[in-house]
Amino acid sequence: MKIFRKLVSATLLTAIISTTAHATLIENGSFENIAGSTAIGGYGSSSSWQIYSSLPSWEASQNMEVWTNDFIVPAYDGNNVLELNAHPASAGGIFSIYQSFETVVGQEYELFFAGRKRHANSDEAFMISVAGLTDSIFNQAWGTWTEYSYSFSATSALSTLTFTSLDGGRDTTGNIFDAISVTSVPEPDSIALFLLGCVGLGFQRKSQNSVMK
Ligand SMILES: [Ca+2]
Ligand SMILES: [Ca+2]
Ligand SMILES: [Ca+2]
Repeated sequence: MKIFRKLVSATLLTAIISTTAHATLIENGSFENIAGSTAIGGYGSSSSWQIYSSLPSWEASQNMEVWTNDFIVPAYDGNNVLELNAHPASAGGIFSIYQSFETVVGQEYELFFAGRKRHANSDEAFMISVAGLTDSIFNQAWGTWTEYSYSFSATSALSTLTFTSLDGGRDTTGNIFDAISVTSVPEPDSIALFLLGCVGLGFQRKSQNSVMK
C-alpha cells in the first residue's frame, strides 16, 4: 500500500511537470514540419527558401514561404521560419496564414510569437487577430527578433489565429515569423493535477507518521 502511494505521488508529480511545460494549442507554430508538403517553387539554393501551397496544420490565402538553414536570418527556434509575404504576389491579393484550435469560452490564453522584418527601410506591416484580440504592427524591429506576447479570452469553442500582411505594396517581401504558440493561463489540467499531487503527498506523509508512531 505504501509503495502504491509512493508510486501514485511520483506519477502525479511527473504529470504536473510535463503538463506545465507549455502545451501549445498551435501545431507546427515553428514551421519545422514540412512533411508531405511539396515545394512548388523556390529560388537560390534549393534548401534556402521554398514556396508551398499548403503546410501541415496551417491554411493560407495564398502560398506560404519557408526559409531554412539561416537563410537571410537565423531561425528563432529550430531551422525554419515563415515569411508572410510569399511568392508570387497576386494583384490585389493579401497574404494571410491562419489556424483554428479548440478553446473554452471565457478561458484566458497567451499568444506568443517571434517576429522581425526582412528589410531595414521598408514599409512592412502586419496584423494579428484571434478571438477579440486584434493588433497591427507597423515598422517592427529589423536585425533582431522581437518577442510578442498577448493575452486574450476565448469567445467560442473554436478560435482562429490569423496573421495578415498589411504592407502597402503587397509585394513578396515582408515580415518573418517563428515559434508561434497559444497556451491557456493557467492550464486547468495542471492545477487539478497539482492539487491531486498534494493530496497524494499528504497521504504518504500521514502513512509514514503513523508507522513511526
Ligand atoms: Ca522554427
Ligand atoms: Ca517572400
Ligand atoms: Ca513588402
